[in-house]
Amino acid sequence: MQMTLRWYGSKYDTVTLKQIRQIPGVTGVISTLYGTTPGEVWEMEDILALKKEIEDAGLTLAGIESVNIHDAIKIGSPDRDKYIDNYITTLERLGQAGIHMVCYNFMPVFDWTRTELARMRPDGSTVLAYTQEAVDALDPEKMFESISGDMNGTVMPGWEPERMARVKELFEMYKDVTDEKLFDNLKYFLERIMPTCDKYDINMAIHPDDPAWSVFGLPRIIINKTNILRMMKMVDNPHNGVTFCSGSYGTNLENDLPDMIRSLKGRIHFAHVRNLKFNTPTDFEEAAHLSSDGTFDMYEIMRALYDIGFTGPIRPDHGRMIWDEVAMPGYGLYDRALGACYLTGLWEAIVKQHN
Ligand code: DNO
Repeated sequence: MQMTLRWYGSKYDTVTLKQIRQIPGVTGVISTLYGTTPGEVWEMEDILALKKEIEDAGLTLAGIESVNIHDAIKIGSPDRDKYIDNYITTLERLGQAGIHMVCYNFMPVFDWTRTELARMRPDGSTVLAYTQEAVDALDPEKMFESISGDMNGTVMPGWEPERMARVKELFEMYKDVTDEKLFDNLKYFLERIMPTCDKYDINMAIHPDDPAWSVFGLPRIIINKTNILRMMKMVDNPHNGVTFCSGSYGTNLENDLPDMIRSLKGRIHFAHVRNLKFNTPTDFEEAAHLSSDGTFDMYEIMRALYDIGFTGPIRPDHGRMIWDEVAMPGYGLYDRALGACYLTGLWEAIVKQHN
Protein backbone atom coordinates (compact mmCIF):
# COMPACT_ATOMS: atom_id res chain seq x y z
CA MET A 1 0.00 0.00 0.00
CA GLN A 2 0.99 3.62 -0.42
CA MET A 3 -0.05 5.94 2.43
CA THR A 4 -1.49 9.20 1.14
CA LEU A 5 -3.52 12.20 2.25
CA ARG A 6 -6.26 13.96 0.36
CA TRP A 7 -5.18 17.43 -0.71
CA TYR A 8 -7.51 20.10 -2.09
CA GLY A 9 -4.92 22.15 -3.94
CA SER A 10 -3.06 25.29 -2.87
CA LYS A 11 -6.06 27.51 -3.66
CA TYR A 12 -8.55 25.67 -1.48
CA ASP A 13 -6.74 23.71 1.21
CA THR A 14 -5.63 25.01 4.61
CA VAL A 15 -3.05 22.21 4.68
CA THR A 16 0.17 22.60 2.69
CA LEU A 17 2.13 20.01 0.73
CA LYS A 18 5.10 20.78 2.96
CA GLN A 19 3.09 19.79 6.03
CA ILE A 20 1.90 16.61 4.34
CA ARG A 21 5.46 15.71 3.36
CA GLN A 22 6.40 15.83 7.07
CA ILE A 23 3.89 13.19 8.14
CA PRO A 24 5.98 10.04 8.59
CA GLY A 25 5.08 7.39 6.04
CA VAL A 26 2.99 9.61 3.79
CA THR A 27 4.50 9.62 0.31
CA GLY A 28 1.67 10.80 -1.90
CA VAL A 29 -1.46 12.86 -2.16
CA ILE A 30 -4.82 12.29 -3.73
CA SER A 31 -6.17 15.35 -5.45
CA THR A 32 -8.31 16.65 -8.28
CA LEU A 33 -8.70 19.76 -10.38
CA TYR A 34 -10.94 21.73 -8.05
CA GLY A 35 -12.89 24.32 -9.89
CA THR A 36 -13.73 22.03 -12.82
CA THR A 37 -17.36 21.01 -13.18
CA PRO A 38 -18.67 17.52 -13.92
CA GLY A 39 -18.85 16.90 -17.66
CA GLU A 40 -15.99 19.22 -18.52
CA VAL A 41 -12.85 18.01 -20.33
CA TRP A 42 -9.72 18.50 -18.24
CA GLU A 43 -6.92 20.48 -19.84
CA MET A 44 -3.62 18.63 -20.16
CA GLU A 45 -1.64 21.62 -18.94
CA ASP A 46 -3.74 21.81 -15.75
CA ILE A 47 -3.20 18.10 -15.08
CA LEU A 48 0.55 18.43 -15.61
CA ALA A 49 0.76 21.57 -13.47
CA LEU A 50 -0.99 19.82 -10.57
CA LYS A 51 1.31 16.85 -10.90
CA LYS A 52 4.41 19.02 -11.05
CA GLU A 53 3.43 21.07 -8.02
CA ILE A 54 3.00 17.87 -5.99
CA GLU A 55 6.21 16.30 -7.25
CA ASP A 56 8.18 19.47 -6.60
CA ALA A 57 7.11 19.13 -2.96
CA GLY A 58 8.61 15.63 -2.83
CA LEU A 59 5.33 13.74 -3.05
CA THR A 60 3.55 11.76 -5.78
CA LEU A 61 0.09 12.30 -7.20
CA ALA A 62 -1.18 8.84 -6.31
CA GLY A 63 -4.59 9.21 -7.90
CA ILE A 64 -7.54 11.45 -8.58
CA GLU A 65 -10.49 11.87 -6.22
CA SER A 66 -12.69 12.50 -8.09
CA VAL A 67 -13.42 12.87 -11.75
CA ASN A 68 -17.09 13.54 -11.10
CA ILE A 69 -19.84 12.12 -13.26
CA HIS A 70 -22.26 14.44 -15.02
CA ASP A 71 -25.91 13.98 -14.01
CA ALA A 72 -26.86 13.11 -17.63
CA ILE A 73 -24.77 9.93 -17.31
CA LYS A 74 -26.35 8.92 -13.99
CA ILE A 75 -29.83 9.70 -15.24
CA GLY A 76 -29.23 8.13 -18.66
CA SER A 77 -30.53 11.14 -20.58
CA PRO A 78 -30.21 11.36 -24.39
CA ASP A 79 -27.16 13.62 -24.23
CA ARG A 80 -25.15 11.27 -22.01
CA ASP A 81 -22.80 10.14 -24.80
CA LYS A 82 -21.42 13.62 -25.17
CA TYR A 83 -20.48 13.67 -21.49
CA ILE A 84 -19.06 10.16 -21.63
CA ASP A 85 -16.89 11.23 -24.57
CA ASN A 86 -15.63 14.12 -22.47
CA TYR A 87 -14.94 11.76 -19.58
CA ILE A 88 -12.97 9.50 -21.91
CA THR A 89 -10.86 12.42 -23.13
CA THR A 90 -10.09 13.33 -19.52
CA LEU A 91 -9.13 9.72 -18.78
CA GLU A 92 -6.85 9.61 -21.83
CA ARG A 93 -5.07 12.73 -20.67
CA LEU A 94 -4.72 11.40 -17.13
CA GLY A 95 -3.30 8.18 -18.55
CA GLN A 96 -0.85 10.10 -20.71
CA ALA A 97 0.20 12.04 -17.62
CA GLY A 98 0.96 8.75 -15.84
CA ILE A 99 -2.00 8.76 -13.46
CA HIS A 100 -3.54 5.35 -12.99
CA MET A 101 -6.24 5.57 -10.34
CA VAL A 102 -9.50 7.49 -10.60
CA CYS A 103 -12.10 7.60 -7.83
CA TYR A 104 -15.69 8.58 -8.64
CA ASN A 105 -19.14 8.04 -7.27
CA PHE A 106 -22.57 7.35 -8.69
CA MET A 107 -24.72 9.05 -6.04
CA PRO A 108 -27.74 11.01 -7.24
CA VAL A 109 -28.10 14.64 -6.06
CA PHE A 110 -26.16 14.50 -2.81
CA ASP A 111 -22.62 13.21 -2.48
CA TRP A 112 -21.93 12.08 1.10
CA THR A 113 -24.52 13.30 3.60
CA ARG A 114 -24.11 14.42 7.21
CA THR A 115 -26.54 16.23 9.45
CA GLU A 116 -23.90 17.89 11.65
CA LEU A 117 -20.41 19.07 10.78
CA ALA A 118 -19.24 19.93 14.28
CA ARG A 119 -20.73 17.62 16.90
CA MET A 120 -18.79 17.88 20.15
CA ARG A 121 -17.30 14.68 21.50
CA PRO A 122 -16.48 14.10 25.20
CA ASP A 123 -12.82 15.05 24.65
CA GLY A 124 -13.81 18.44 23.20
CA SER A 125 -12.99 17.56 19.59
CA THR A 126 -15.68 18.13 16.96
CA VAL A 127 -16.70 15.69 14.27
CA LEU A 128 -19.10 15.10 11.40
CA ALA A 129 -22.22 13.23 12.47
CA TYR A 130 -25.42 11.77 11.03
CA THR A 131 -28.84 11.19 12.55
CA GLN A 132 -31.55 9.62 10.44
CA GLU A 133 -34.22 11.37 12.53
CA ALA A 134 -32.80 14.75 11.51
CA VAL A 135 -32.84 13.77 7.82
CA ASP A 136 -36.41 12.51 8.09
CA ALA A 137 -37.47 15.84 9.56
CA LEU A 138 -35.68 17.92 6.93
CA ASP A 139 -36.82 19.24 3.58
CA PRO A 140 -33.96 18.20 1.21
CA GLU A 141 -33.88 21.72 -0.17
CA LYS A 142 -32.93 22.93 3.31
CA MET A 143 -30.14 20.40 3.70
CA PHE A 144 -27.44 22.70 2.42
CA GLU A 145 -28.69 25.67 4.43
CA SER A 146 -28.70 23.61 7.59
CA ILE A 147 -25.02 22.65 7.36
CA SER A 148 -23.43 25.48 5.37
CA GLY A 149 -22.83 27.59 8.48
CA ASP A 150 -20.40 24.96 9.79
CA MET A 151 -18.15 24.72 6.74
CA ASN A 152 -15.54 27.09 8.21
CA GLY A 153 -15.59 29.22 5.08
CA THR A 154 -14.48 26.33 2.86
CA VAL A 155 -16.19 24.77 -0.15
CA MET A 156 -16.76 21.12 0.57
CA PRO A 157 -16.65 18.85 -2.49
CA GLY A 158 -20.10 17.58 -3.34
CA TRP A 159 -21.62 20.55 -1.51
CA GLU A 160 -20.76 23.34 -3.93
CA PRO A 161 -23.25 26.21 -3.47
CA GLU A 162 -23.96 26.32 -7.25
CA ARG A 163 -24.98 22.68 -7.16
CA MET A 164 -27.03 23.06 -4.02
CA ALA A 165 -28.91 25.97 -5.56
CA ARG A 166 -30.27 23.46 -8.09
CA VAL A 167 -31.42 20.81 -5.60
CA LYS A 168 -35.09 21.11 -6.51
CA GLU A 169 -34.36 20.77 -10.21
CA LEU A 170 -32.05 17.82 -9.53
CA PHE A 171 -34.73 15.95 -7.59
CA GLU A 172 -37.07 16.47 -10.52
CA MET A 173 -34.47 15.12 -12.98
CA TYR A 174 -33.97 11.96 -10.95
CA LYS A 175 -37.64 11.25 -10.35
CA ASP A 176 -37.83 8.25 -12.76
CA VAL A 177 -34.45 6.81 -11.84
CA THR A 178 -34.86 3.58 -9.88
CA ASP A 179 -32.08 1.41 -8.46
CA GLU A 180 -32.30 -0.83 -11.54
CA LYS A 181 -32.07 2.11 -13.90
CA LEU A 182 -29.06 3.44 -12.01
CA PHE A 183 -27.35 0.03 -12.34
CA ASP A 184 -28.08 0.05 -16.09
CA ASN A 185 -26.70 3.55 -16.50
CA LEU A 186 -23.58 2.66 -14.54
CA LYS A 187 -23.07 -0.43 -16.73
CA TYR A 188 -23.46 1.65 -19.89
CA PHE A 189 -20.91 4.18 -18.65
CA LEU A 190 -18.38 1.55 -17.58
CA GLU A 191 -18.64 -0.41 -20.82
CA ARG A 192 -17.90 2.71 -22.77
CA ILE A 193 -14.87 3.76 -20.72
CA MET A 194 -13.23 0.34 -20.18
CA PRO A 195 -11.32 0.26 -23.52
CA THR A 196 -9.64 3.53 -22.54
CA CYS A 197 -8.90 2.20 -19.04
CA ASP A 198 -7.39 -0.92 -20.60
CA LYS A 199 -5.28 1.10 -22.98
CA TYR A 200 -3.88 3.43 -20.31
CA ASP A 201 -4.06 1.03 -17.36
CA ILE A 202 -6.43 3.22 -15.38
CA ASN A 203 -8.05 1.69 -12.33
CA MET A 204 -11.53 3.06 -11.80
CA ALA A 205 -12.50 3.03 -8.13
CA ILE A 206 -16.15 3.66 -7.36
CA HIS A 207 -16.76 5.29 -3.99
CA PRO A 208 -19.65 3.87 -1.96
CA ASP A 209 -22.77 5.82 -1.19
CA ASP A 210 -22.56 7.49 2.17
CA PRO A 211 -24.60 6.70 4.21
CA ALA A 212 -25.09 3.29 2.65
CA TRP A 213 -28.83 3.55 2.26
CA SER A 214 -31.34 5.67 0.41
CA VAL A 215 -31.67 9.26 1.66
CA PHE A 216 -34.68 11.42 0.80
CA GLY A 217 -36.07 8.54 -1.27
CA LEU A 218 -33.24 8.79 -3.84
CA PRO A 219 -31.86 5.56 -5.31
CA ARG A 220 -28.53 4.42 -3.90
CA ILE A 221 -26.84 1.25 -5.14
CA ILE A 222 -23.22 1.11 -3.97
CA ILE A 223 -24.12 0.12 -0.46
CA ASN A 224 -23.38 -3.53 0.35
CA LYS A 225 -21.58 -6.71 -0.67
CA THR A 226 -24.38 -8.05 -2.88
CA ASN A 227 -24.61 -4.88 -4.95
CA ILE A 228 -20.90 -4.29 -5.26
CA LEU A 229 -20.27 -7.87 -6.37
CA ARG A 230 -23.09 -7.47 -8.89
CA MET A 231 -21.36 -4.37 -10.19
CA MET A 232 -17.98 -6.13 -10.45
CA LYS A 233 -19.61 -8.97 -12.39
CA MET A 234 -21.71 -6.84 -14.70
CA VAL A 235 -18.54 -5.31 -16.14
CA ASP A 236 -16.02 -7.99 -15.36
CA ASN A 237 -12.78 -6.16 -15.99
CA PRO A 238 -10.08 -5.65 -13.33
CA HIS A 239 -10.07 -1.92 -14.17
CA ASN A 240 -13.64 -1.78 -12.92
CA GLY A 241 -12.89 -1.62 -9.23
CA VAL A 242 -13.75 0.07 -5.98
CA THR A 243 -12.66 2.57 -3.40
CA PHE A 244 -13.08 0.60 -0.21
CA CYS A 245 -14.29 3.24 2.24
CA SER A 246 -14.73 1.73 5.71
CA GLY A 247 -16.58 4.80 6.98
CA SER A 248 -19.16 4.66 4.19
CA TYR A 249 -19.86 0.91 4.00
CA GLY A 250 -19.56 0.90 7.78
CA THR A 251 -22.58 3.18 8.20
CA ASN A 252 -24.67 0.05 7.76
CA LEU A 253 -23.79 -2.19 10.70
CA GLU A 254 -24.90 -5.23 8.70
CA ASN A 255 -21.91 -4.77 6.39
CA ASP A 256 -19.09 -7.04 7.55
CA LEU A 257 -16.14 -4.88 6.46
CA PRO A 258 -13.24 -7.42 6.55
CA ASP A 259 -15.44 -9.96 4.75
CA MET A 260 -16.34 -7.42 2.06
CA ILE A 261 -12.66 -6.59 1.56
CA ARG A 262 -11.78 -10.27 1.15
CA SER A 263 -14.56 -10.75 -1.39
CA LEU A 264 -13.16 -7.89 -3.49
CA LYS A 265 -9.67 -9.30 -3.96
CA GLY A 266 -8.03 -7.75 -7.01
CA ARG A 267 -10.72 -5.09 -7.36
CA ILE A 268 -9.87 -2.67 -4.51
CA HIS A 269 -7.85 0.10 -6.12
CA PHE A 270 -8.05 2.69 -3.35
CA ALA A 271 -8.84 2.57 0.36
CA HIS A 272 -10.30 5.15 2.75
CA VAL A 273 -9.89 3.89 6.27
CA ARG A 274 -11.65 5.54 9.18
CA ASN A 275 -13.71 4.67 12.22
CA LEU A 276 -17.26 5.52 13.31
CA LYS A 277 -18.89 5.55 16.70
CA PHE A 278 -22.52 4.51 16.79
CA ASN A 279 -24.94 5.81 19.39
CA THR A 280 -27.89 3.99 17.78
CA PRO A 281 -27.87 2.08 14.46
CA THR A 282 -28.96 5.28 12.68
CA ASP A 283 -27.04 7.85 14.71
CA PHE A 284 -23.30 7.83 14.25
CA GLU A 285 -20.39 10.19 14.57
CA GLU A 286 -16.90 10.06 13.11
CA ALA A 287 -14.42 8.91 15.74
CA ALA A 288 -10.63 9.00 15.87
CA HIS A 289 -9.06 6.31 13.68
CA LEU A 290 -8.06 4.24 16.74
CA SER A 291 -10.19 1.06 17.12
CA SER A 292 -11.03 1.72 20.77
CA ASP A 293 -12.47 5.17 20.00
CA GLY A 294 -15.18 3.78 17.74
CA THR A 295 -17.03 0.69 16.59
CA PHE A 296 -14.73 -0.92 14.01
CA ASP A 297 -11.74 -3.15 14.53
CA MET A 298 -9.20 -1.24 12.47
CA TYR A 299 -6.62 -4.00 12.83
CA GLU A 300 -9.01 -6.46 11.16
CA ILE A 301 -9.67 -4.01 8.33
CA MET A 302 -5.96 -3.48 7.69
CA ARG A 303 -5.29 -7.20 7.97
CA ALA A 304 -7.96 -7.98 5.38
CA LEU A 305 -6.34 -5.45 3.02
CA TYR A 306 -2.98 -7.10 3.64
CA ASP A 307 -4.42 -10.57 3.07
CA ILE A 308 -5.79 -9.70 -0.37
CA GLY A 309 -2.42 -8.25 -1.40
CA PHE A 310 -3.63 -4.66 -1.58
CA THR A 311 -1.00 -2.44 -3.23
CA GLY A 312 -2.94 0.74 -4.06
CA PRO A 313 -3.09 4.13 -2.39
CA ILE A 314 -4.74 4.30 1.00
CA ARG A 315 -5.63 7.34 3.04
CA PRO A 316 -6.90 8.15 6.48
CA ASP A 317 -10.30 9.66 5.96
CA HIS A 318 -12.18 12.39 7.77
CA GLY A 319 -10.43 13.47 10.92
CA ARG A 320 -11.78 15.13 14.03
CA MET A 321 -11.16 18.84 14.45
CA ILE A 322 -8.62 19.04 17.29
CA TRP A 323 -6.03 21.36 18.79
CA ASP A 324 -7.99 24.47 17.72
CA GLU A 325 -7.42 23.87 14.04
CA VAL A 326 -9.71 25.74 11.63
CA ALA A 327 -10.10 23.79 8.38
CA MET A 328 -12.59 22.12 6.11
CA PRO A 329 -14.71 19.85 8.32
CA GLY A 330 -13.16 16.37 8.26
CA TYR A 331 -10.07 17.58 6.40
CA GLY A 332 -7.79 19.26 8.89
CA LEU A 333 -4.14 18.30 9.21
CA TYR A 334 -3.75 17.11 12.79
CA ASP A 335 -6.18 14.28 13.21
CA ARG A 336 -5.62 12.93 9.73
CA ALA A 337 -1.86 12.91 10.42
CA LEU A 338 -2.53 10.93 13.60
CA GLY A 339 -4.72 8.60 11.55
CA ALA A 340 -2.04 8.08 8.91
CA CYS A 341 0.58 7.21 11.54
CA TYR A 342 -1.76 4.82 13.31
CA LEU A 343 -2.68 3.00 10.10
CA THR A 344 0.98 2.83 9.04
CA GLY A 345 1.80 1.37 12.46
CA LEU A 346 -0.87 -1.30 12.14
CA TRP A 347 0.43 -2.15 8.68
CA GLU A 348 4.04 -2.45 9.86
CA ALA A 349 2.97 -4.83 12.61
CA ILE A 350 0.93 -6.95 10.21
CA VAL A 351 3.76 -7.15 7.68
CA LYS A 352 6.25 -8.17 10.40
CA GLN A 353 3.88 -10.77 11.78
CA HIS A 354 3.76 -12.39 8.39
CA ASN A 355 7.49 -12.42 7.77
C1 DNO B 1 -16.10 12.79 1.46
C2 DNO B 1 -15.61 11.91 0.38
C3 DNO B 1 -16.52 11.91 -0.83
C4 DNO B 1 -15.81 11.22 -1.97
C5 DNO B 1 -16.60 11.18 -3.24
C6 DNO B 1 -15.91 10.34 -4.27
O1 DNO B 1 -15.35 13.26 2.24
O2 DNO B 1 -15.35 10.65 0.85
O3 DNO B 1 -16.85 13.21 -1.17
O4 DNO B 1 -14.65 11.92 -2.28
O5 DNO B 1 -17.86 10.66 -3.00
O6 DNO B 1 -16.42 10.65 -5.53
